[in-house]
Amino acid sequence: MSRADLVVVANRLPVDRDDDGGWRTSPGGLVTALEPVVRRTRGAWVGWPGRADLQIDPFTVDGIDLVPIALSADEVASYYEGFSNDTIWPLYHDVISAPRYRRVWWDAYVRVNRRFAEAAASSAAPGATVWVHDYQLQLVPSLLREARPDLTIGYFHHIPFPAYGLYSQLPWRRQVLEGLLGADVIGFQRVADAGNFAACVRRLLHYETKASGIRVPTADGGSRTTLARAFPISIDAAAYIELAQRPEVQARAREIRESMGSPRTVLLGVDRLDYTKGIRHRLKAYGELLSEGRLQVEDVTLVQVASPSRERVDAYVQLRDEIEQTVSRINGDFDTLGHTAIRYLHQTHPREEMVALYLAADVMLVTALRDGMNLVAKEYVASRIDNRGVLILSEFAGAADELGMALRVNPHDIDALKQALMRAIEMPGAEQGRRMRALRRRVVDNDIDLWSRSFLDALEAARRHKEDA
Ligand code: GDG
Repeated sequence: MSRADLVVVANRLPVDRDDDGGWRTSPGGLVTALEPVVRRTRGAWVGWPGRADLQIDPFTVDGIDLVPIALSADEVASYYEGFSNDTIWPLYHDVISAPRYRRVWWDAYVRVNRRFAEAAASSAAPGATVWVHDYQLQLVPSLLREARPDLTIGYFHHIPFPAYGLYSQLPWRRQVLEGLLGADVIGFQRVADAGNFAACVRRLLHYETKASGIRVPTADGGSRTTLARAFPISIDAAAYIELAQRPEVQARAREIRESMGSPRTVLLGVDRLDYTKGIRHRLKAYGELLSEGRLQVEDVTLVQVASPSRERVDAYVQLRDEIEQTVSRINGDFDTLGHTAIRYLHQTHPREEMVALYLAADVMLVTALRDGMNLVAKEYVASRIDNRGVLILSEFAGAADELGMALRVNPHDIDALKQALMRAIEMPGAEQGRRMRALRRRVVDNDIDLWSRSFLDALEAARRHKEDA
């Protein structure tokens, strides 16, 4: 395999194993965004193939060179489920669930980050650009810079970056900041995340920050600048529009409504089953509206898709139990033989089905307690080619910075959430149209392609700046 001018490094490879042992590209947003650039530049992608103890040589799928990183079962438990998903994830989401700080997990995190960095270093051509993704790989930028000072390194952080008061809990808080600062460009979802990061750097490392630049001292006594700013991620809006235009998807949307007894209002929630998504708060508000008689099951149904996630992490096992108990209590209290309060689907569905659900839903509920961006909000908006439907959007989701015409809520305020629900259910068509048109313009004009281009442009500017220096 030849060395590449563009190397993407992410926890997962962009492929899934199919039943006959072959590989096909997985359909996620990041893959859609990066695949064309990686293919065009004959680039490489470094990542874990998704199964423990799988030792495979680099291979090529659809013109992309894939460099698999092997993880033992123990490393999956310590680096991935442990440090990434039981330490960093809860800490960076404002400690909604208590982070666990275990030294053996940290050791595994360092070891695995080193493995990713070594693979990236040997895949990159002289002077190449490397784009590292997300919280599982925060040490890779500096490890890579040590090994290959000729590279231009970018890092994008898909989840929030917490305020100093929380971040400072992390026993390895300095190492993680130093790890990230190995990058030339660090991208965050929100301006506030970039601000939190810069504040942590000032307070813990005492480096100087100016606008979006951070002055990082170098071994020779000089310094270099790392750019840390917001690059809000988006979706492949055209792909959602295309799906929403398909007659069979529209027919499916009608069928979904009919199968529920054609209620006047369909409410929808689509989330990975995660404690950051505010599913319990949403159920609480909805349950209260039913018990106060302000809503009736004959008129309204809530469809909650909760796709299975991190099922071996304790906090997720507990959350699933709580949610399922609440759903069955609400359904037990309010269902009739012909109507049900909540259709709960602990399943994943093909993307066509998701778009049919978006089209079938009068009200989309995004009530995250903390969320980097929340792509579901943008997908709902892009799919509503009929300019109908209402988006209820938590102010704690990154998407709230851009989607100002949504009904903004603080999901902790259950009364406000109930009010927003009633307002959405009763919103006249003209107001829905006005809001939805503005929302759609925003998402269509700022799609995933623009996102990846602006990040890569910033990296290119950093590369030229280094050459000139
Ligand atoms: C992280 C950050 C940030 C869900 N269920 C099904 C399904 N999905 C798809 C959605 C959406 C994606 O999964 C979820 O993306 P989100 O952005 O909503 O949330 P996270 O998974 O937490 O993603 C987040 C994101 O990274 C990107 O930077 O926005 O803040 O936490 O695309 O549609 N897709 C299909 N079937 C399902 O059942 N096909």
